[in-house]
Amino acid sequence: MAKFIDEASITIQSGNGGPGCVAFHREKYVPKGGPSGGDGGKGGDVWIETNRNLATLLDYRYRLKYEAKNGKPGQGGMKTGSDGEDVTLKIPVGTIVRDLDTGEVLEDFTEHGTRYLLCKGGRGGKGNSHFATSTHQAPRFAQPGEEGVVRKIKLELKLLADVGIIGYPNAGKSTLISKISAARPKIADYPFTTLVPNLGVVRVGKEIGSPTFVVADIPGLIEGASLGRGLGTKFLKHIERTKFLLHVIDGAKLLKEFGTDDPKAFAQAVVRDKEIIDAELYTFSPELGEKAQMLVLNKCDLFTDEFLKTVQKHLTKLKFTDILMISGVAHQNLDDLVERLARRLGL
Ligand SMILES: Nc1nc2c(ncn2[C@@H]2O[C@H](COP(=O)(O)OP(=O)(O)OP(=O)(O)O)[C@@H](O)[C@H]2O)c(=O)[nH]1
Ligand SMILES: [Mg+2]
Repeated sequence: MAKFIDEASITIQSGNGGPGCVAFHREKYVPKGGPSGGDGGKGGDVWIETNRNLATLLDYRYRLKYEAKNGKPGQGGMKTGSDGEDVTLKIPVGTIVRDLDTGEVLEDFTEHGTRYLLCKGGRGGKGNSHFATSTHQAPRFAQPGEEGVVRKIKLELKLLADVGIIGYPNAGKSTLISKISAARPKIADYPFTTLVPNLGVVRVGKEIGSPTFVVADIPGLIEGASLGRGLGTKFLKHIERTKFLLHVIDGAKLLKEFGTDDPKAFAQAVVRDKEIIDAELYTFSPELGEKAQMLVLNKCDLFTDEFLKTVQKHLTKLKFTDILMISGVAHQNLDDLVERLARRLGL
């Protein structure tokens, strides 16, 4: 199966070392104390670490810069400044990390829990106490902290789609993926707008770090696709390894063919359209034809609630109990859809 690449480019920066301190002992009855400036703390490192619970690089598309903290300055009384806090970037297993400027692969992460140091924090500067010699007992200088390192890296991850979106051309598959994920495929009011598969990462819930899954939108299928009609079945291999299929039925097409006077005929046509596509899938590969599906009737913004309810009733009679009425354009029932998809994926 062709793989999709998820990628993100980010800037990382390790912390500066804290400067060393210039100070002298000041004690009662000790008029000229020796140098007592402590060292600066070390700047924080930037690490990267694999975590098997992550599946995508989505978070790195939203935040583009990661900085570790600077080390604190040294203080009098030989006190060393505290070290700057490290930053650890969590990435999914399978991520390849490159230097963005040279393209060189820094590391190919294949196992859970691998840690890699991307940018070492700057060394803390030495306090003036280090510079006292027999001839120079009161140095009025200390070492500055070493600067942190800035680096640009590129993260790449090969993704496998969890859910494949299928349906007639123009059914609204690309619109749907654009509404539930950050993918921005071409959308237009003519068949075969999508010429190559698109991939979208869908987040379940709004918070950063909540589970995600991957959907693939493929070019539309038509009757005879398995004989090479339309774009044929060329792209079906892209969804062969998905966990299940989301079958999108085109409500607008049925509206044009049947109007809304006969909800029963409309419901039967929903089933017929589904079966036509199923037959094509099956001819291409019985395994794909038998893959589990979730069914949605799309473009429901074109119908009244009452009509949809009646259609649903007829569908139930036809043993189609699990069909969700949605509208990609009007964002109807999409949260419910994402939740159902996630539940089905065990997320
Ligand atoms: N009224 C309405 N129109 C929609 C909806 N979703 C998509 N459309 C329209 O349907 C047309 C086709 O949408 P696409 O998302 O390109 O359809 P597709 O299934 O990806 O089409 P192909 O890539 O050709 O297979 C566009 O004009 C969309 O604006 C919807 O929920 N309601
Ligand atoms: Mg499309």
